[in-house]
Amino acid sequence: MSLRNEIELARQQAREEITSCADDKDIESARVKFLGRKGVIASLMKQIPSLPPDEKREIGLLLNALKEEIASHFAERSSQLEKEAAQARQAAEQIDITLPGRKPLHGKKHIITQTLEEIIDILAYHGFTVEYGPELETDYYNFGALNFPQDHPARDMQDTFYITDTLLLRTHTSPTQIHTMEKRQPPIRVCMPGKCFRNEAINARSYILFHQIEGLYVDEGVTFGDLKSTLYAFLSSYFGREVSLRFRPSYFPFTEPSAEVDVSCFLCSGKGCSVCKNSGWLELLGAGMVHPNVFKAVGYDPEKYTGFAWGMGIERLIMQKYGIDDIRLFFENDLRFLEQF
Ligand code: 2U9
Repeated sequence: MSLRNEIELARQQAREEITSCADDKDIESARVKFLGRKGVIASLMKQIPSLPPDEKREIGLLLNALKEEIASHFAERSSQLEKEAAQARQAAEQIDITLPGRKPLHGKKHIITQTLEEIIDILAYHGFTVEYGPELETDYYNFGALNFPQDHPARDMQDTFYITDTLLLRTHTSPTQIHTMEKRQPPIRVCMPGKCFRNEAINARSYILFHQIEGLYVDEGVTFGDLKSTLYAFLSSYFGREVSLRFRPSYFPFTEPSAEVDVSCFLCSGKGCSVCKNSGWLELLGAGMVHPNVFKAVGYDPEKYTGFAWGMGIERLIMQKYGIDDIRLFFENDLRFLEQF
């Protein structure tokens, strides 16, 4: 091929390759290929000395012109690429102010916390303060001071999580009532919300962790009638309507007399429906007059003071209210469940 043809070929090749450069890296390697010290132009220049004298000048001029032409192609392609990149950046940054806003995600309180707070608010209105106690207790506070006999089945390892021989996870919030009475003298009106633990087989109805709230009122001359009116006011407030109560005799070591208390169904007002399983009643809480032995354990004079106490399980209450049939849902943290409340 003649040198002129080679020059023409180099021109076409350079134009095509520079046009197809996509970024600075492509530009740099094309520059080395065509304009570098060992590049296409340089190797064509090397052939000049061996040309006949009359062609030397002409080919020299042609090659210099080609070199400039290629250099200006590079400059053009570089600025074009820069412009494209700037446009892409601008497009990516553009904000469409006509788009609807995105709703920020809000966390919210667990239904158990919501319910406890609602109950605490009602009790505060009736003059009850709130006490929190430790979840790790001694067997004295969880059982002994509450008049549980030494051989009571609840003390068994089968039912209670023992950490050591004498330390355990509290099985009810009652130990906090003992701490409160040790610290303070009557009159006292307190409620205790919190986590409790029982060593139970896990299924839809029972779990090893649950929440309780208990109330305690101690003063001179407190009667079972006061217990009834307090529970009546509290439960009517909670269910947002006048309720009827049914007291069934029961037994707890820490109260005497003791009762299990049923509330007329909030859904059917006692007529019978699926929530109350057609009985018209919901089994809601346990209650009673504080046992004299409990007063003796905390140094209160049982001849001078009387008091009432009650306790209720929170999960059970929520399950009845919303028709939830599996207690495990409270602890699995599945958002599809939690977000409904
Ligand atoms: C002291 C004196 C008395 C608290 C009481 C109950 C009855 C009761 C259960 C309800 C469902 C526990 O969550 S549950 O399984 N509680 O039936 N609790 S009287 O009585 C006390 C507590 C402390 C010093």
